Amino acid sequence: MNTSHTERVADALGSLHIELPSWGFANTGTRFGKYLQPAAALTIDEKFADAAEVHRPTGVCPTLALHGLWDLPDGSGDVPGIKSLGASAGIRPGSINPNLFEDQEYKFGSFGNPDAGIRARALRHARDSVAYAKALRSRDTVLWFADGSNYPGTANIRQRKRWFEENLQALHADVDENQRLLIEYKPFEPAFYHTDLADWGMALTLARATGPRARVLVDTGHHYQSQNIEQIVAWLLSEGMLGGFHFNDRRYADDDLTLGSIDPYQVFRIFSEIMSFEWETGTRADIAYMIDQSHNLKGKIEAMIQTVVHAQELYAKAALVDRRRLASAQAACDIVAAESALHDAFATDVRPAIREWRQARQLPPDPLEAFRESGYVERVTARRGGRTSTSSSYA
Ligand code: LRH
Ligand code: MN
Repeated sequence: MNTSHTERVADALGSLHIELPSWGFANTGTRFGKYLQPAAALTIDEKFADAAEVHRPTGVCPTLALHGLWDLPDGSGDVPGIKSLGASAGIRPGSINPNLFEDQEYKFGSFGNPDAGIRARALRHARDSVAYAKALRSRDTVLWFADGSNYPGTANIRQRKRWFEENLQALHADVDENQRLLIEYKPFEPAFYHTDLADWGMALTLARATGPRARVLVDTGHHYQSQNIEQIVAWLLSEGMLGGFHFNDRRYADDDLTLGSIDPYQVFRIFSEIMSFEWETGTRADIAYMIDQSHNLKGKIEAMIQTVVHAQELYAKAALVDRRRLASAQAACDIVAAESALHDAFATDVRPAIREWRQARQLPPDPLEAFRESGYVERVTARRGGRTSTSSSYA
């Protein structure tokens, strides 16, 4: 690999930070159950400790996303504890994810529920989450709504949209200048007829109606099979409304599999669209790169390290696309030349340059191998094994 390649890989990796999901370290499952792992994290202490085991060998995961009810069951009472946990683990608290889907009263929705009292309580939880973010110096509050219906005619879709606008605008009033609301869309599940926030257009429309500190979050698993995700990314960038990603991979629906395990070229195409935007505008896209996965079968920490390593490789490959060559081929409608600009970069083995980048930062050349050799899983299995988490919650 020639020097400019090695330098371009190093530049790219130097600016890529990936936020880990606390729930990715816990026992999660599907509606058909959970396969419990003795080493899984049950407490917030263990989630921070496990996140540190991903950040140590990779050096690029300094923050941990927190989920309202799962990580702050006592609300603001948990904030001081989380601050000191973060300090001792060397991992900063990251985005705050309110939980507007597990409480029984959300059966017919949260912000979209016909019951004004339930809408008010949902708004209360979201406002509390923005307050936790402020107290923890976290920039982003990520809003995902399970709201929707299962049968035609059972919901007034336009009325619910108005309630969403009202509640999001009320929430936005709490968000200060260095905070953001990231609005996440999803086409279906758990609702199977209509979902109130089903696609990027609805999220963009609501983000605009919400206020200047609202952006759209793209969860790669939240798309219909044949949707062109990188085109959605290009549009949101063009509108200045792309706030962040929840990365994962899928074969069918919102499978939450590890990034790049099914369609690595998909992630490469997304990264390439972002880098085209940055090259053309000479600006850095203000994007939060986050992971949102549930590791039902793989060891949770190993799966997380594998994900980060894959993301780095695909990001480095995208950094090798010759943007000038691509732009002139596009302008000349030289289809094969344009396509080859992507193929050549994607086909480049960036691993030697990445190993070099890691060694230059006293990081192990192979993070997964280093983690396996650390014996951490064996140690925590001995300490955590024998517990049975019977909680019915997702994580
Ligand atoms: C919904 C979602 C959302 C999280 C949850 C764990 O599918 O992507 O981002 O709150 O997963
Ligand atoms: Mn998500």
